[in-house]
Amino acid sequence: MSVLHRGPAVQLYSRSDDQSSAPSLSPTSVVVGQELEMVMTVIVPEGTARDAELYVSFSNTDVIDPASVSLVSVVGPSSGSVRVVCGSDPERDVSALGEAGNFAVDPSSGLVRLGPCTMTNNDTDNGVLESVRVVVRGVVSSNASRSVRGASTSVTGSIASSDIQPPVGNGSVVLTIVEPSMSVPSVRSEQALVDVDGGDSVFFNVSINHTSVSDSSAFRLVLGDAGLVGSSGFGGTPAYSLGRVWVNGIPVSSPGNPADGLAEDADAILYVPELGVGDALEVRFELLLSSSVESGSNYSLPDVTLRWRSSPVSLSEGRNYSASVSEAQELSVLRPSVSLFV
Ligand SMILES: [Ca+2]
Repeated sequence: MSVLHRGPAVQLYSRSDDQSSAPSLSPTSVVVGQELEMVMTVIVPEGTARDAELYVSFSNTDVIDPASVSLVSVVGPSSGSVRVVCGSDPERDVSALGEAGNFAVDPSSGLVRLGPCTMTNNDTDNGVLESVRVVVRGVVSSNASRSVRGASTSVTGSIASSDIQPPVGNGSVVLTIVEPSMSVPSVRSEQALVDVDGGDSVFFNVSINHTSVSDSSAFRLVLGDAGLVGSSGFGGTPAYSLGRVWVNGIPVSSPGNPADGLAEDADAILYVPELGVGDALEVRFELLLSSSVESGSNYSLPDVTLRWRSSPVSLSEGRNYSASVSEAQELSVLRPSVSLFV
């Protein structure tokens, strides 16, 4: 009888959809929208294992979206010494486990099962270990009721055969979700907002901070002002436009729209690709009152919203967050005055 005396080791690589960050090995903290490659390495002893089955399983569906799980590849040792016989098929290289009919993915649990197939390792050199590498891909779910900060799952690789019951040799990794959380921005004006003329500048300050519970970078952070694309001025044009912007006292080039030109960010005062935990921004910006404002009228400004994302990906499964400013400022435009001298 052959006994599989070594169990699988599970490794995980993560990568972003946009390929911007290098793969990292064995992450324990993951963010919503992140794509993971889970690599199971099984040492295959010399000899035969009947009805061998390989599994990659998840202890719950709180982190990895089961519907996103797929099998990427099955690769055996370069010597080709590990062979399988699946059902009535002829003997094949172990990579046949990755072909349709020889594996299944359960869309409700994400469980990946390969086999059962009779697996034989024809190598006879005890000094060299033969292994099979199984790669599975999955995305951290954006399900708002389950995939939240602190949710975790165990990803386990295991092997079973009719020679070994129950399954032995599990290897597992725990994944835990971290999430960015930003405080509600408050706006401070630098001057009294009364009797302002068209063409005048007014200056505001906004503090951008992570909250105390935030445990992940905020990605694609946008400080927006809806008034910049609004229609509160004369003829349906914006009542004001963006002037200069400073971040932590340093002038920055007028940010305008983010580089990727997403339509929802057309109101941007500032765009920050990533703001790490503990990093804070003091933003000062200048608004130029349009000459189309009506004399004697009042405006609420600025109309600030802070938006950010759980991951750097732009079009995939990430989570969007936003916080609107707690209070807008009232600005009154100078009334016309007439003086008569007699
Ligand atoms: Ca060997």
